Amino acid sequence: MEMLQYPSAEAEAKLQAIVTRGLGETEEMTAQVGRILEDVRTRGDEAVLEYTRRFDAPDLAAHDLCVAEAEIDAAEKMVSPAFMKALNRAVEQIRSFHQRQVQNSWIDTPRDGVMLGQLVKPVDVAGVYVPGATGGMTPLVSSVLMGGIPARIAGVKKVVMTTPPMADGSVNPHLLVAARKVGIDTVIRAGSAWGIAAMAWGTGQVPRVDVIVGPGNIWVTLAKKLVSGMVGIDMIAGPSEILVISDGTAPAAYAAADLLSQAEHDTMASAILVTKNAAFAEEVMAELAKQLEHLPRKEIARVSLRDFGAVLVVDTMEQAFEVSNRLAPEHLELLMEEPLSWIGKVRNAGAIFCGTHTPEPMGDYMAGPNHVLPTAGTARFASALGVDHFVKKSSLISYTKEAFIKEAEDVMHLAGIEGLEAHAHSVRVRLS
Ligand code: HSO
Ligand code: ZN
Repeated sequence: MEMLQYPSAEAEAKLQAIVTRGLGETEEMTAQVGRILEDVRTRGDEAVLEYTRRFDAPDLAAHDLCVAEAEIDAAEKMVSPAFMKALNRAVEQIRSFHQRQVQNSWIDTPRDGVMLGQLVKPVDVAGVYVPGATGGMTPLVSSVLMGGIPARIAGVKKVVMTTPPMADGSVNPHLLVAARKVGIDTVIRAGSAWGIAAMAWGTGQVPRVDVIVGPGNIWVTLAKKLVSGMVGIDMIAGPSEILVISDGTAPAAYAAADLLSQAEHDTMASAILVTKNAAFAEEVMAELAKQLEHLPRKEIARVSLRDFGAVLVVDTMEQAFEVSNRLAPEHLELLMEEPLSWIGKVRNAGAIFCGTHTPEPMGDYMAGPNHVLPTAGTARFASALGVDHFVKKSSLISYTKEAFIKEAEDVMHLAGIEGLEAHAHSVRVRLS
């Protein structure tokens, strides 16, 4: 982890490395994902099973692609009361937050004889991808909630979840219990690109979905990118990011812990501290080195901090927010005494965590807002996963004869300028 003055050429080089790090994909990876998608499209379940057996669960039986209700019953007996307590609290709070996002249909009569409106309707089938305990990933129980809850609130009829099984073919019981709790209808044992492909195309056992959401590794993300357009996707989510702006009033141990909380996700995650206080910056550097040693995932966090981490020392708070707005971080922490008085300076951020007692993981698991957030600078234009991702809006238009006549000539004129005679005629024919 480097400590750098901002602005400086070194800081600029570091920011450049972060901004341009992308997903870490190669052309060959994209081509490989393309082949998998095509294979699943043509061979369906057979292909999904083959990949699942080859990469995840060697002995998976053909009829076991869908998790049976009995397996979820068994999972419920395996999880602890402490897990159930935490799960119930998280579900309740995430539900209540997302409930406020619901948009109602509306109808208006803006001018005489004209009725206009917007009908908000859920998609028929949604697919939630959830990373499992495979390939360096961890079973993201919280992502079951972040995908499943807004889908159900939107009114989606059928919600499918895909997740890679463990080597013995089972799915982590916590994932299964969470899935039942939020009302997932079908859990499919298929991960990676073939899990996405199965939902995008539909196979014998996997329903074709209208929208696919949820975080995943690079293979999942590349697959989502390739199927996007044919099916809706939430976003192209890259490795996790955190940017902490601190005035040095909170303990350095807090700042270091928060940076590490995202660095441990991925070797390509990015964790940055920005502060005016050089002595505090030094303290955080020391804390990072110390705390890192105690982490089970220290090898991942170490690489992330080395390649995409930085402690930036600025001269003014204006510069601190300039860096933040340039990066448009997924998570912005205002580790400051009076965070709310600085909110107006934030233009681009997926989620903003305010104050000493709001570490980022509160948002990952419990607070209520969604933890699937725009990364890689896309917070400039994109927003958190939410109820909106599971609905679409149909415009509603109706004219009376009198209102139609009033506007007919103008429509014919515009159609004429576009050279579209049939358009003009469909109006003219009603005037005679
Ligand atoms: N911080 C991750 C989400 C997550 N963290 C899930 C823990 N579990 C991306 O926002
Ligand atoms: Zn996290």
